[in-house]
Amino acid sequence: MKAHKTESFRQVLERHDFVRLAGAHTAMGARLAQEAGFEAIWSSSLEVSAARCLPDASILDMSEYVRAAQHMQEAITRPVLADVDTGYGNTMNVTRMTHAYERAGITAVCMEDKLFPKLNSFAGGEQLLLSSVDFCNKIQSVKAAQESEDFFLIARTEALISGLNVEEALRRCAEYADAGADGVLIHSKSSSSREVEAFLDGWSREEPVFVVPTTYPDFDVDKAAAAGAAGAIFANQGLRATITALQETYDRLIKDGGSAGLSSEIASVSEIFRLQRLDDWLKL
Ligand code: SPV
Ligand code: MG
Repeated sequence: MKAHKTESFRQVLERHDFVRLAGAHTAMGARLAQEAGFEAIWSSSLEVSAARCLPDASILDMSEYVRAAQHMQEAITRPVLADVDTGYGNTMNVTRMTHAYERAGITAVCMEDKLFPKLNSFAGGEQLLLSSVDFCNKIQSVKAAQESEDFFLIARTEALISGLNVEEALRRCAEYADAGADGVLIHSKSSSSREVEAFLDGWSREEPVFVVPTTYPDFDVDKAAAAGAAGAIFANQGLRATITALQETYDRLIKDGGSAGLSSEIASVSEIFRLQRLDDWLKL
């Protein structure tokens, strides 16, 4: 039984006009998203920390996040884009981060321009940004540290999240691209896609732009592609579906006192075996 080959994020981006990414936090979630047709998987810091019942606030350490991303990457052939938050510190930390993720088989990371420790973008509170000069130094450190030319760095600006305007977001992202970022991500917590569309409209450079349409869900993949985005990240819908499914299932078991009424509504044990590739393993 051979280990499977993984396509790099850069290769996937070259093969597709538009890349759809699903957020995940386990190998199983990543496998299911790949089977559904997603071109790449987003190793979400929100999902990975929530799965530990901890806030997405730089509480888990780098090795915990890299391990989660590695588990996902080992289970799939499509690439994992790892959400590495702020890169876990300064230029020294992001250098080690790059080494660690590359060694774990990860071909793309997304690093954001917030201060370490960061807080999830939707959590309110103060969302303080690093100066663009300091963030550019971190970008340069990542690019200098990567071993493979294929390794892809997305620079994410939290300018809109921290209350700054589209012009500042554009200015920052242009600096990040000049510093060597291979792509950029514009994040927004607005219920309207207007500011993201304004950003895409104002972005005339060739570096691809990624969007996260969580709070503006009407901005679907067709609209995002038409507006000029290179990809959309459905960052947490999988986790939210999991929470609902588990709540309903556990409630039913408590209420019914047994699983007779549930069996036809939940995955079979043989479906678990299929996802484990048990047959292939048993041949050994
Ligand atoms: C994540 O999924 O961890 C993200 C996206 O960074 S968000 O939670 O929207 O900030
Ligand atoms: Mg995150």
